[in-house]
Amino acid sequence: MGCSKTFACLFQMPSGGPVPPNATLVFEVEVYSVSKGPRSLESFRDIDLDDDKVLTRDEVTFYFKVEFERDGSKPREDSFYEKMVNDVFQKSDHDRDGLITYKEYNVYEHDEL
Ligand SMILES: [Ca+2]
Ligand SMILES: [Ca+2]
Repeated sequence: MGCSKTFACLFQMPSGGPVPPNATLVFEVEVYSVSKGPRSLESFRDIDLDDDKVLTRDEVTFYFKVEFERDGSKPREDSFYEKMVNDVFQKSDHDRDGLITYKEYNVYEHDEL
């Protein structure tokens, strides 16, 4: 499957198991070419609409909708976004409080359990 959405890519990086050394490079190139360069902190700020340093489900959902609609794709059902947002929170909301803090977002690839 294609990994063409910066935010989705960031959260879909494998969190376990061996990753070939060049996988990260390919990933970064792809992210760069798609997003024109925003790094994770910028992405986080893009998503964090009210700038309170945490991401709510609403903010993440909104971000996905904007990203997909910008692509000119057909409108998706809410359940489509809900599934994606659930996946994001499952992977990134480490303390399960329904919010993704910058720390949770940022430590994603370092915080191997
Ligand atoms: Ca926020
Ligand atoms: Ca949390």
